[in-house]
Amino acid sequence: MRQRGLIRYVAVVLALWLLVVMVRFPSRSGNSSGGAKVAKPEQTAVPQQARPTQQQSAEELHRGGEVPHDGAVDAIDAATEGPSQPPKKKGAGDGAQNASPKTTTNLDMVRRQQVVTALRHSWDGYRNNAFGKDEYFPIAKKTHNWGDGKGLGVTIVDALDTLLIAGMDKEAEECMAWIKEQLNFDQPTKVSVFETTIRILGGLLSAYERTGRKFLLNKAVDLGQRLLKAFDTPSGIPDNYVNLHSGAHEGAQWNGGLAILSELGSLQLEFRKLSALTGVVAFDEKATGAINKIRKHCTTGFCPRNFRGDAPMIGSSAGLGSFGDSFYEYLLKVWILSDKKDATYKDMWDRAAAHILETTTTVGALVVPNGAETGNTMEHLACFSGGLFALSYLHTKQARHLELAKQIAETCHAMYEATATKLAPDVVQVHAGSAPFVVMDPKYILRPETVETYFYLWKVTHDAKYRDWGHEVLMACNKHLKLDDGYVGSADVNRVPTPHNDNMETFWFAETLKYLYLLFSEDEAIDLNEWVFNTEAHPVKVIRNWAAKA
Ligand code: DMJ
Repeated sequence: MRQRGLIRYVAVVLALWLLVVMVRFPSRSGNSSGGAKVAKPEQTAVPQQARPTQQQSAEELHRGGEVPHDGAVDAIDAATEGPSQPPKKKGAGDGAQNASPKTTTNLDMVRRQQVVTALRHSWDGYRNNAFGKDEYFPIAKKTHNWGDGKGLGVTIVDALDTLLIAGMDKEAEECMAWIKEQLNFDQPTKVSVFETTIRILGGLLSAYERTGRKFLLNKAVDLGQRLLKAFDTPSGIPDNYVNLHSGAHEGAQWNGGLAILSELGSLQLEFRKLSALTGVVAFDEKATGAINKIRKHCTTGFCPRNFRGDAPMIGSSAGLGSFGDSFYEYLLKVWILSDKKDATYKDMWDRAAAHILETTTTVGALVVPNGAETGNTMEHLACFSGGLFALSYLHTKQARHLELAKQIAETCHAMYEATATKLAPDVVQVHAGSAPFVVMDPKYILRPETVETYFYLWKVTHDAKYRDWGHEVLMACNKHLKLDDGYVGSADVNRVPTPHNDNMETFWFAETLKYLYLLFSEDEAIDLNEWVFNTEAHPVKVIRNWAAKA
């Protein structure tokens, strides 16, 4: 018995020894089919030292000197023939947002670093010349505060989550210290309810959800309460302006005192989130109440652009450009925010989307969303709708929505391609023929809508052309709009050298640079099933317990 046990013991030891030898010294041919299987080293084009871990931001790499500096970056770009290769898809094709865990090539990392370089350059310009001021004009080196007040931290708050996402932690800390110690909303300053909500309230909520710092939520609550005063109207439709100290509110005189669809209808995402975080239902009740008052007038799926109180002004409905854009955006996004539970928003989105599909025109190889009602006029603002339909596809799986998203992206890309600067005009009219764009407004003011669409389409399709197109926008901005102390707009995209429009818009930080950064990041950087972006690109988390509050 004992002898047999000894033999078995020796046999096991021998087998283990053999196994160890085979693992350590596999067949040189590398394709031996016998013996123990050994994992092959990953095939990758990314040099080991340049590949970031999930925790390592591009900024850290930059500090570590591991990513090429600008000159080297340009050399890599020049050496890259044609568009970058699409990364391999794993599993399902379109719509598989999380299908590919590693989607970032060396070239993408270089491009992401270029975005960080642009962000740092912009931020340094603002920080050195205008820190704490709401707006900054890099050429005149002048600043402006909203309502001529003491400053509401518009640039600081709008930029904060982009700095956090891009790993510029030192700069983000400086912003948060300023918000904590200096930002005071108790000012006799008249502000736009819409702009203050999407930029400042949205920025604070997003930064709070990213960092968990309570003072950010406290500031948001204080601001939310002050903004809520604008809803104290006979109809419950908020006035356009409110005095943050007194609560006095008024309509927009420049619009005959009428309420505007995109303004009264683009507050719900932020106010609902504020309710969810605080348990104070009034924030959501007031904002959603305004939608409930007007929705019966949206008979075609589109809604009137102006209201006196809750009475619609007959004549024109608002489309995907100014006066309508973010209202339609929030129909889809508030439904997503509610963990897809709020059927009212979903129904309104479905009807609006159907109307857009019905009224979209085809002009040669281009489409104009809702062109039948705009005389084929296309505002740059409307370029966001490609991203909106891509997001809709992601959550509703309607193939026609993805198809339209791609067509809109093609049109917006063509708007950039057609100009001398490769930057798109603010407004064009689309015609058949070899020169399809008649320029109605030639400026480009660092707007984000087209790169926003590239970002969503990249997330949904993983088609590398969207990264290439985003990179083209960044290169055009670097070439024509980068100055010593920041970036400015173009007053005419068809003139080179381009005349400048002296304003580094806060949405350059909040949206354009953020979407570009995320365009070149791994999917894990932002999960569209967990986060939803407000119209100023401030991501907030989906509310998982919405039913309890409905
Ligand atoms: C941004 O402030 C927001 O995206 C808004 O909804 C409309 N567009 C501007 C930037 O163009």
